[in-house]
Amino acid sequence: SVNERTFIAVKPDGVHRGLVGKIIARFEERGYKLVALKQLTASKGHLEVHYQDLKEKPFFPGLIDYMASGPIVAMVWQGLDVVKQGRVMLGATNPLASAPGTIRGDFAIQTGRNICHGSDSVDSANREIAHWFKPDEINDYASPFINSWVYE
Ligand code: DAT
Ligand code: MG
Repeated sequence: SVNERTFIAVKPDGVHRGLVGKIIARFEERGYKLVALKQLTASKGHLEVHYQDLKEKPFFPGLIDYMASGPIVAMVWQGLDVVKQGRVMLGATNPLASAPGTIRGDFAIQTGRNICHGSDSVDSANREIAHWFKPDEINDYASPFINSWVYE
């Protein structure tokens, strides 16, 4: 559906490295619609819920410390197949395995500093969007240019 939504975040390393604009540009240029955006420094508790499926992993404490170490840019992007396409655009979890042309393949080297997050399924996207944004922070607006010129 063209109303599909995904949660995309620039992690603290991506913010420190000045890559926010480049990451946003890739989604904009593809034709996806930005419907929510904010910068925040997340609490460890909030991140532990976001990454709840990984809590038994050995890297979990380091992941939470890294993600809480500075501001992130949280976004919701909308459009056809955006959850899966967003993952493709991010690249593999390990940047060394990410193809050139992907965000991680172009801008990152190690898994623990892979600069961006993207929801891995429609169900995760819905859960993550509700975890990071209040309903009134999401903008449900018509975009005639996208409707006419990105979709046929
Ligand atoms: P993704 O972010 O591609 O969805 P994930 O959900 O499996 O990957 O893991 C979440 C984050 O945790 C990932 O972006 C970086 C970190 N991570 C995953 N596997 C790791 C590992 N083996 N060593 C260190 N950090 C890891
Ligand atoms: Mg994940």
